[in-house]
Amino acid sequence: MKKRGQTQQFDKASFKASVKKHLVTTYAQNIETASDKHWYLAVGKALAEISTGNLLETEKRIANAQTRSVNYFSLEFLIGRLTGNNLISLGLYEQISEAVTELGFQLTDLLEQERDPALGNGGLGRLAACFMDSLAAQEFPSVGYGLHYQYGLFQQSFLNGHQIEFPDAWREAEGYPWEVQRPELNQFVGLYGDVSSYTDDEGQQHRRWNPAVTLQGIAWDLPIIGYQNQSVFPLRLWECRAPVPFNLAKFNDGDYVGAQQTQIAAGNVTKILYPNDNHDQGKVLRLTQQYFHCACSIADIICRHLKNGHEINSLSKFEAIQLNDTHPTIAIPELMRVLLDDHQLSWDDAWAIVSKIFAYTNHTLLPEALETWSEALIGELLPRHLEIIFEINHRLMVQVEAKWPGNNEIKRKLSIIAEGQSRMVRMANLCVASTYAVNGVAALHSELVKRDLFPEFDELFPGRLQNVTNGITPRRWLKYCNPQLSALISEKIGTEWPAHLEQLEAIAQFATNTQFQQRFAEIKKQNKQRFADWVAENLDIELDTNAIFDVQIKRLHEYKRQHLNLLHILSLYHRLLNDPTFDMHPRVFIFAAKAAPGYALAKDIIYAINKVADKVNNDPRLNGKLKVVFVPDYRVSLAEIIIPAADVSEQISTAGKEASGTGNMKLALNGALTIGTMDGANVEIREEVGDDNIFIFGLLVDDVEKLKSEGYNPHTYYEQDSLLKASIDLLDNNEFDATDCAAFSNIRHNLLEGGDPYLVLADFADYVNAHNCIDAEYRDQTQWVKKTILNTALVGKFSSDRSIRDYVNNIWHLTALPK
Ligand code: 26Y
Repeated sequence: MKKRGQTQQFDKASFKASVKKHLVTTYAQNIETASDKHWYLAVGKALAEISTGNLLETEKRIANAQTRSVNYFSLEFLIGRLTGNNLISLGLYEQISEAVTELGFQLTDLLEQERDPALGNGGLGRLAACFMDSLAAQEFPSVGYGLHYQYGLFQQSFLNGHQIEFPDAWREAEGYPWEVQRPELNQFVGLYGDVSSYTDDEGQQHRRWNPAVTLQGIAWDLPIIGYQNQSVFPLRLWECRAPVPFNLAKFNDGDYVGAQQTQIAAGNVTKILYPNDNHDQGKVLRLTQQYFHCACSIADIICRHLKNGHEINSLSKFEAIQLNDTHPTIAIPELMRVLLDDHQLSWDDAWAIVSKIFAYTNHTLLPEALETWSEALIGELLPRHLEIIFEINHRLMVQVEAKWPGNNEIKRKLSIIAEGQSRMVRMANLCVASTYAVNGVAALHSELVKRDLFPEFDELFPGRLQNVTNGITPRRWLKYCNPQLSALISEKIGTEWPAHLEQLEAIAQFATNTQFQQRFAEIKKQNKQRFADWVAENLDIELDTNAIFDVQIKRLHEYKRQHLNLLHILSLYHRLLNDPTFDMHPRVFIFAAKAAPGYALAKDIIYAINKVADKVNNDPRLNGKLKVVFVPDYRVSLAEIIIPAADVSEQISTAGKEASGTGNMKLALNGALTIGTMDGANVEIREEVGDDNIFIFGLLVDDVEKLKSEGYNPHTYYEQDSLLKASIDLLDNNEFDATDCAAFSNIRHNLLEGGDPYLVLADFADYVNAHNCIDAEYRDQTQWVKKTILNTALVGKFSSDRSIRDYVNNIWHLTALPK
């Protein structure tokens, strides 16, 4: 019997046999002629066999432990490639590498064959993935619930500088080797129809929903493998299908299209991930996705609970549900419906359960990202749920009346239903009213949630509004993506740090040690070379690794201000060409970002950066001092190459707009110095690394508000700052774009006539100033390397293991599985 808590036992010969067996029997390939792709698939399948066994074993242990589990509900899980990371979690990286070599391949080559499962947009989806990793690493009973999208986030490429989008068939033709179907867990889900009343044998009145449409939820599990502990938890993704494959009567009548209509409609529900990030569009299919996700997941939780021999009344004792933003909010009325209508509980008994199960994480203050659904739409799609939402709201309004008698203004503000031309259901209000904990994702953000978003709710429900600062998994974001730095750290402080990131602090004592500095700097150089090689091979741009690698990688959004970065680049271009006394250390500006397909200004910014890149990369007058690289198709596997290569991390959102950020944490952990505003988690990063080891600039949240209330006028800055004026004017003189596309003038127009909603011009001078400091400080390599070491050493707080412990202690109240 293998002892738990150790790494997986491994028999190389039988592993190799298993790989070969899968190559032939699962993928129908000849051993002699199979491609790298098929060898990767076969290796993945052979490994997945190990983890599926452990998954079933862990399920049993949870049932036996009679303990509470958390169910993480999210429409997005941006997990990234699993194979390499899972090898680390299994503790088998070296052994498998050896086995693969004996089969005649390089493990790293095979790992490159894996397509990223891009089942998320950005920060929120990636956070969900880090949280699953940390739950498993610490053996907290947990299930991730999401959707099995046929197509993930679109693939991006550039055509003459413009973003174009292609469908992302992440499972390819062969399917994804790590996923396994669980047919016994499949569920049925209703939609549309009407609601009727009936009286039961005991004379009790009940409501009953009679859906007009039924969908089937197919359960797929992906294994979340605990870091070297042999526990495996499921990421359960639901695929939508019609309960019957086609309509045989119609088919026999020759109506071949009609025979498949229901099936096509069902397939559309989980066809594609919506590519919007922080922007709500209110599409019916999106609400259908949300409900389908929640109905399947709630049903699964209840099945498990009853199967484990528990009463329905004890549900909240054994289950917690975390809502990743408001996207799965419809789970709240769905659980009420199931308890009231299927289990015939009274409202008070049902509410007593529901209000102790759900907790909600808010990820944004941006008004355009706060979801609302038209009452009419919910009434049509989910008539019973609308009744329940009305009842929840009625009871909320009674509480509000008791606290603020006669105050209709507060009632209007807190009501779940927004009055207006067409009445809307506010999902965030429904969440705050129905959950026992609401959290923001960084200290500053959580304060703003209380102060600006929900001040009255904070008074009505004291203590409900909390903070849990985000984190990132150190396994993927240091150990896996930066093996050389990891080896150096382990050599100095031992090998326990990936599970105890606060131990990195012990590295600080070497920050001034010349020999350590040299090794640290050498590793950064090699990581820069690795990325430069990738760029040379894929983008045909030559990079000098002596230059400062200055990195901004994140979704493209006005509030994140990639255009502020662009203006700074234009200012350098201007100075290099016009000021003979100007000197700068060579810089490579690296961007990677996808824009939502319907977000015109974001696409204009991508285009403008691409055009500036074309020009500066080929302008001999710049002596190679300025390079700009826009890496297409940003995704987790690219982040894994870019982040270890970064010298400078751009975190430059308008203060108050970025809830937390998590890229900021990954970059600092890998020894990049942050240039950032006092926004989101930057504030806490500064607290940890110290003011000397970060470049903070720009307006504070209060300054932003003050400036806006006084009447912000971007023209004043434009007229008074000659460098700013010169940089902005470069946007408008066809310097970079011969095709006369409107992108440049649109950006300029947005900044000047459009009122510059994100205060780019107001922060420009201070931003340039901070960059000048970076330029000066980089030239003193001893000091610079010391700072980068201190960044790595001092950001242990941002391990997602710590975030998960905060949730466990303050919100979920779980205990880890016994060893
Ligand atoms: C309404 C719908 C269209 C929608 C879809 C995706 C709304 C929002 C989103 C995604 C939001 C998101 O990714 N937010 C980010 O969450 C991160 C994790 O908490 C934060 O670090 C980051 O600051 C925040 O922008």
